[in-house]
Order: sequence, then C-alpha cells, then structure tokens
Amino acid sequence: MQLTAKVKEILSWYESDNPGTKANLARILMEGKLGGTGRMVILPVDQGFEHGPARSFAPNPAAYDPHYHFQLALDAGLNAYAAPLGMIEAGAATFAGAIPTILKVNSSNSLSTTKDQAVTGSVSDALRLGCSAIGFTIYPSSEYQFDMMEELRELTEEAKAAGLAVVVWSYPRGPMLDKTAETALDICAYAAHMAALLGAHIIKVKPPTGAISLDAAKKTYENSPVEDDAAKRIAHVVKACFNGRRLVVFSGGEAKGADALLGEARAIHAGGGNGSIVGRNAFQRPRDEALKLLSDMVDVYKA
Ligand code: FBP
Repeated sequence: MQLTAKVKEILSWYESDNPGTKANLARILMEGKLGGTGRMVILPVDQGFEHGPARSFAPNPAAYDPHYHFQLALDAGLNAYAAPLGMIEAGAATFAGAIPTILKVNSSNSLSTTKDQAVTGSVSDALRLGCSAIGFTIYPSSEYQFDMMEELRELTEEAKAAGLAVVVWSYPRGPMLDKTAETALDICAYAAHMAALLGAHIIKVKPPTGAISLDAAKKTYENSPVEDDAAKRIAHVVKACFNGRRLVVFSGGEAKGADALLGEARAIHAGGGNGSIVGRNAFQRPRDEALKLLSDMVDVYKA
C-alpha cells in the first residue's frame, strides 16, 4: 500500500511514536472510501453499554447482532469500527483483518449516578483481537476525572509500547457543568486540549456550541472572540489540539435528520476537523438509509 503525502504528513506529527503505532494509524487513515485523504468516518457501537440495548438497538433490531456493525462499517467504506470487548470478540474471526478496529477499553452505563467509567478491556485484549487502537473515555470535570486520567495514562503507556494507537473520547461532564456547559466552546476546546496533552493520537469530542461557560475564560473569549459560525468553532477546537497536529473527530449524538448531520459534517470539513464518529445516526436507521447517509457524509469529506 502506497501511503499518500497527506497521510505521511499526519504521521510526521506523531514524533515520538514507534513504527507499530504509526502503522496502525496508517491502517485507519488509509482504509475505506476516505483512505488517504486525512479525513475519517468511524462507526462507534458502545451505546449498548452506555445507554442500554433497547434504547440503542430497538429502533433497528438488526443492530442487536454484533456482525451487523462490522458489515455496516465495511459496506459503507468507513475507516474503522470501535466497540467494547464483547462486541469485537463476537465478530473477531469472521471479520479478522477486514476493517481496522478500535477496542473501547472503558465504559459507563445508565444504571449509575456517578460520572465514571469502568475499565472493561486491556491492551493485551486489543492485541489478541488484532485491533489498531484502544479507545478510552475521560469525563473532564467529573469527580472522578483525575482517576480516569491516571487510568488513561497507564493504558496509553502500555498501548504505545505495544505499537497501538490511542483514541480518546473527551466528554466534559460533572457537578459544575450543566447541559449547556458540557458542549460550550471553551469547555470543548479545553477537553480536547487535555486529551492531546494526555497523549491521544485521535481526539473525539462533541461538536461545540457558541456558549462560553467557564467564568475564568470569559474575558479571554471577549478579547479574542470566535466568530458565531459552526466551522469557526470547529477550527477553534482543532487549534486547541496542538494547532492541528492531532487528529480530531466529532461525534454524531442522538438520532437526528440527515440534513442536520450533513450540515455538521460540512462545518467539520470547513473548519479543518478530521471527520465524524457516528453511531446512533448510523445503526438506528434502516440499513439502506444508513448506507445512503454514510455515503453522503463521505462525499462531504471527499470534497
Ligand atoms: P453517537 O454517534 O451515537 O453519539 O456515538 C458517539 C458516542 O461517543 C458513543 O461512542 C457513546 O456511546 C455515546 O456517544 C455516549 O454518549 P453520551 O455520553 O452523551 O451518553
């Protein structure tokens, strides 16, 4: 496989990584319809853990089958498929080598009141299953944020030594943040920056709104305002990720109309984000509709 100049440039940003980690990043970046462009669309399916099986899969019952998601990601020509241990294990032989996988190694669930996640997979699981990366969520601002960051530090050290890439879901939440604050621009950029500082290769955040939440940051944003435009907000988050030297993808969120999702993708593209990581908006639609939507998203990123 001939790496494109764009992918070579991206790999050069990760100056400390060993050839194994770079090869795994290249696998993800060269895969699927966006292979070689530096843009990505990834399918994450850990919602069964996070929200429960019925809330996740009842809208499209075929999605109860773990094989469905591997096949969807493959048929849509996506860059990678991310899921917790059991989901990856359930298709590991059938889909070995078919598409890069990201083992989600911690998970939350809706039967808890604490903003925390349990470690539910390991680096050796990821290696055994042929995954390209581990995925880990932190909740900046939660009462458990420092424990989560310390768990991530250990797993990141181990993953990098084993030649894996690290994908960090950085989702601010906790007692000092209300719903508006969780996706406020300053908080989102801060959360993305911390993921970069923790050594993430790929950073995943929710698309930011125009709100500014942290009192201590308000003066700075008044003096250096970010234009009220979705693409400019994405560009601000990208800047917070080492001035664009880290890959940043944005999540899809709850089920919404195709136009809204494609509008977000256009803003991510225009703002220099590297792509989308879209779960419910893909697998909760009937397969044909999902394939059409994912194909339209790929087209946005190809432009
Ligand atoms: P969606 O596209 O379905 O939002 O998936 C992205 C994701 O990060 C999943 O990986 C995760 O299960 C879910 O969102 C968590 O969402 P939340 O923390 O908001 O409940």
